[in-house]
Amino acid sequence: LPVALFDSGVGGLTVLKALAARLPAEDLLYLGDTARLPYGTKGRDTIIRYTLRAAQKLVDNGAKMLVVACNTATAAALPALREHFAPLPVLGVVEPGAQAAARTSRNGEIVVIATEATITDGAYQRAIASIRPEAHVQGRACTLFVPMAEEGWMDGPLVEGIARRYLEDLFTPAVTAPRPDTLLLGCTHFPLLQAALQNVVGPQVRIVDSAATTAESVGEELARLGLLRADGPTGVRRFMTTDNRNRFARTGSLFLGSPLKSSDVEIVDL
Ligand code: DGN
Repeated sequence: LPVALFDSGVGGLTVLKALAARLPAEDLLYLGDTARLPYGTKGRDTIIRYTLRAAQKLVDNGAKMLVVACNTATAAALPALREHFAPLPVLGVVEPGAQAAARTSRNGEIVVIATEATITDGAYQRAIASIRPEAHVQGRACTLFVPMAEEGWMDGPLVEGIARRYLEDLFTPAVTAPRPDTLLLGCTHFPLLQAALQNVVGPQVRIVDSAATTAESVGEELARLGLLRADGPTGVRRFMTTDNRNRFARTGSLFLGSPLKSSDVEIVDL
C-alpha cells in the first residue's frame, strides 16, 4: 500500500519530493484539492470538513499512512483526522517543522511565516513552545506568497519588495531587541521563494522548512510500525487532483522540480 499525501493544491509536492528522495522504494499517492483551494484564508470548520473528505478519498484508494502535506490543514485538522481514521497513522508537517526551527535557532528568536489560517491557529507557536519553552516565536501571515509561487514568481525585485513589506519590521528591530536568527517557512509554497527571502532577511538568518524533516519523521514512523519498504525498485507515484489537471501539471512541475505531464494526473471528485 502507498503512503498517501494530501494538500489543498500543488504545494505538498515539495513534501512528496523530499519523501521520494528519502524513501525511493515507497509507493506514493498524492491528492491536491485544487477545486477548493486556497485553504489558507478559510475558517477552521471548513478546513476540517474539506480535509476529512479528501483524506477519505485517499483511504478509499488504499493507504498505509496519511501525510498531511499542508500546513493549514495540519494546523486545523490533525486531531480530527487522527480520531476519524484511527488506527491509520496520520502525520502532519507542523511538528517536524517546529523541531527543525527549535534545533536550528541559537538565540531562540524565531519567526514563522505561513498562511493566515496557520498563523491565527497558533499551531507552530505552540509546537515550538513545547520543544523550547524559552523561545520567542513571532508569526506573520504572508498571504500573497502563495499565488506568487504558483505563478512562478520566485525571485527578482518585485518578489523581494513584497517580502520586504511583510518581513522588514521583524528583522530590523530596535537596537536593544535581539534579532531573529531563524526563519521557519510554515507553508508548502514558501521553499520556492527561499533565495529571495534570504536576500531580504540577510545571510546570517537561517531558513528552515518542514519538507525534509517531515520525510525523516515519515521514515522513522514507518520503521517503528514495521511498514517501511527500505529497498527495491523505485515506487509508483500517483497524482490526483479535484480540478484542472493541466494547471496542476504545470504548476506542480515547479514544486516537484521535475516535469509532470497532465496525462499523469487523474481527476477525482470528493
Ligand atoms: N498548502 C497550504 C499550506 O501549506 O498552508 C498553502 C496553500 C493554501 O491553501 N493557501
